[in-house]
Amino acid sequence: MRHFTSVNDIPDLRKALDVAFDVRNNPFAYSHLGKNKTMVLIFFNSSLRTRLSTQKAAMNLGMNTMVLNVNEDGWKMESELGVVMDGDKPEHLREAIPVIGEYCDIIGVRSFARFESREDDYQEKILNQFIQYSGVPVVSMEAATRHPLQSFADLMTIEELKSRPRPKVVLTWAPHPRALPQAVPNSFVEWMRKADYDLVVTHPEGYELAPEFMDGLQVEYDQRKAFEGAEFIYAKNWASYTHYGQILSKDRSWTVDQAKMDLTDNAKFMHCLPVRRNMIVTDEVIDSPASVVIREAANREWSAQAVLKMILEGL
Ligand code: AN0
Ligand code: CP
Repeated sequence: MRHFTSVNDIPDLRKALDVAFDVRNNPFAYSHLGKNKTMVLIFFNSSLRTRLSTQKAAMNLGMNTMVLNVNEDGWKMESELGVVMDGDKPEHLREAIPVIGEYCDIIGVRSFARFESREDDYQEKILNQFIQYSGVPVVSMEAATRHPLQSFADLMTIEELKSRPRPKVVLTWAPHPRALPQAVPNSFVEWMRKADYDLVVTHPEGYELAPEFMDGLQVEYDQRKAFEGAEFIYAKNWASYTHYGQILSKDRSWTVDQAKMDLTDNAKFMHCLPVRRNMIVTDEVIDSPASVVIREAANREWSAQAVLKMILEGL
């Protein structure tokens, strides 16, 4: 594996899961792989889990890490080609990316959807420039359309907690005061489908995800019906894809509460975090034994380490 931007970069999902559980059991067994190698982590957006878990994973493998928060520490970057740079951005990505590539062996990039243009976001303009111009392997730490390190950790969490071979997994939209990207739900759908779980997606009308993710999958618009018999409830807010980047609803009747969890088959509650309590999920549910959000976050270290290990082995 050279780059990691979606589940499609993983040649064998079963084997990748085995690698992730193996590094969890033996975190320091492969510290020779990254010796004298450096990973640069570039953040265009905030992060807690991704920043710490990816850095930790790289350190477990013996790598050095350097972190750049572009909007705070770096020069402001222009990303459009062909513009006259007479504004507030002194540096162009076209130079910055190959320069960063000179200083490291792997680059991690976090670059959220900007909601300025659906086409630009869905073409992954920023991430693809890193792949094209850096000369080194690139790992998505949440790009415009996907968050594969998160989905990989979510898959690990479901694999270790499921009681049936093909569990019923429900992705439910939930309300939020700000417009959030579709990267987490897109990616979750992509990984759950690849794992061949019984996936049900539920959301209010107008929140349909991009056809490239939902093709052939029916939406259940009745959230209560969707929850019936579920073994995992995965909550997430996202802004509209069709009315791109807009908030169409803040309907708190979509908040995950205990009454809805009671409709499930003793389901676990999942969320990628950060989560807004009593918007996305009630205190009662997230503080209950059914909540596995901390375990998901813990698995972020191992999904990142599995990905970095597979990349280092191919260098
Ligand atoms: C981001 C999102 O929804 O994509 C990151 C989640 C991992 N969430 C927020 O900005 C709150
Ligand atoms: N889940 C996740 O990616 O969290 P951060 O945004 O804090 O990295």
